[in-house]
Amino acid sequence: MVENFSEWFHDILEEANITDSRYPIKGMAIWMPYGFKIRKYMLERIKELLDKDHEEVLFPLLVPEAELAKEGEHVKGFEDEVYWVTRGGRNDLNEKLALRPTSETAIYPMYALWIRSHIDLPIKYYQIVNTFRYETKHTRPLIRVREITTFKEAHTAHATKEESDEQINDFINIYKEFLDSLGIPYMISKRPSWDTFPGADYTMAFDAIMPDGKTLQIGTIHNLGQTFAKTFDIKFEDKDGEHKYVYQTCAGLSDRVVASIIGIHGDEKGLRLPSLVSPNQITIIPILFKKGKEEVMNKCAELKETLEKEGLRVNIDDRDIRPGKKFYDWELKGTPLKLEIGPRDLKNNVTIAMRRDDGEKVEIPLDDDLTDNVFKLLNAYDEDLSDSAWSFQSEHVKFTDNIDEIADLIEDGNVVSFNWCGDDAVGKEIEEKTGYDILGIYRDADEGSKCILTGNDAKYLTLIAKTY
Ligand code: A5A
Ligand code: MG
Repeated sequence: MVENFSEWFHDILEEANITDSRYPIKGMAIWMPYGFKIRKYMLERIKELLDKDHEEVLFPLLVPEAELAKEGEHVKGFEDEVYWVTRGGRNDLNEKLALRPTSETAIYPMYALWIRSHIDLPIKYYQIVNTFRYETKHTRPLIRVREITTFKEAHTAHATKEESDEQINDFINIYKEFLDSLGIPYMISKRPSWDTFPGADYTMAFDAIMPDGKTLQIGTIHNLGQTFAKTFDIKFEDKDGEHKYVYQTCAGLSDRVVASIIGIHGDEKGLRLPSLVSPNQITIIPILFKKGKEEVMNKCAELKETLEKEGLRVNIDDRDIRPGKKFYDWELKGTPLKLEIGPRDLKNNVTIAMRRDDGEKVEIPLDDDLTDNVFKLLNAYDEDLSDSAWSFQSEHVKFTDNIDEIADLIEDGNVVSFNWCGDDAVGKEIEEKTGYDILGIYRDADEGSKCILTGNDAKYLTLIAKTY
């Protein structure tokens, strides 16, 4: 799987009924029923986390050209990727309309209308929408698409810089909690200046290592400073009666969340879904013989009802096919726990539970402790899934002091950490010399450490990788 990750990924999307990429527009795909459910539970979770302290809104898809073009640096970053609507029916439009590649230029003109006084602040809105980017790099389902179908973008405005920095921390904590609940490991770094979001002061990014060693940027959090406030004239009257520009932040996640769930947890048998997003958390498989069919089916139905009462998502696979084929299918689809019941189990009043991750079988009595035992197994499964993903990550971040070692380490499937003096020109030279991308600053360098290229005092421990 590691060797053929790309192929494995494409195949599993089709076999597990996640997406269909045969839609006749490159970079745009259909969410199929099974994938749509994963998507739905994933979205419910991020909404639950954001809703604690943010409000959901919905802006129009189209952005007038004049607004999109206003913020010079921002438009420079996106102009090669914008789709345009130029006609309405038979008429040419007076003004071209952009399909939002992201929504700063849709939202901020409205912020300028809504924000009048310090009592209007902070504003913390988010929306979950589709965005469009005419990507020129090789497109890949869920990973690099031209229509992002689950763009979760949050946009905040604050009275002070301190508050905007705090907001960055809040977003970091929300994204951590979100990814933790999916068992997805991450490396958080501050992007170098040349990879900062167009128009932002600085960008914090979450990256995960895919099984082939390439990193995937799962989410980004940007401190926009006052750049957009000045461009869109977003001002408020402060307590002292002075008119000031707001400080802004924004943060975004995309379909890549689902890509990382699939890619990071999957194995050669198929998906291994975290129970939070698995369409079925438990699949009951009846083992039927000619005799005693009805009793077994009744017990399965009873079991389903008991577990559903506890809020679990349960299905019974009663298809008229060999049990072996059913096991194979639900392994492919990544159901966390399978419960098997046959005539013999019925007699012994037990069910045989099988975890998707390790395939281990345990007998659980069908008694009062049943739901407790099931929850214990599910929790252990989720924890182990997460632990093994985090171990994979820590085993695949390798430090070096020797610039000539970077390529070998990366080609062996690792992300490399190294010391950097922090000078932009030096950073770019390191990228050029090695042919890889600096992800960003991971943390301050240890006392006395030296820059890998210049030998000068190092400021930062930095990550470099092959990226998606
Ligand atoms: N407004 C801010 C939040 C923004 O647009 N940031 S961003 O450009 O970095 O995009 C947010 C996230 O969307 C990225 O971190 C990346 O994970 C994801 N993303 C960007 N382009 C994508 C694409 N073409 N396909 C899938 N995901 C993409
Ligand atoms: Mg891009």
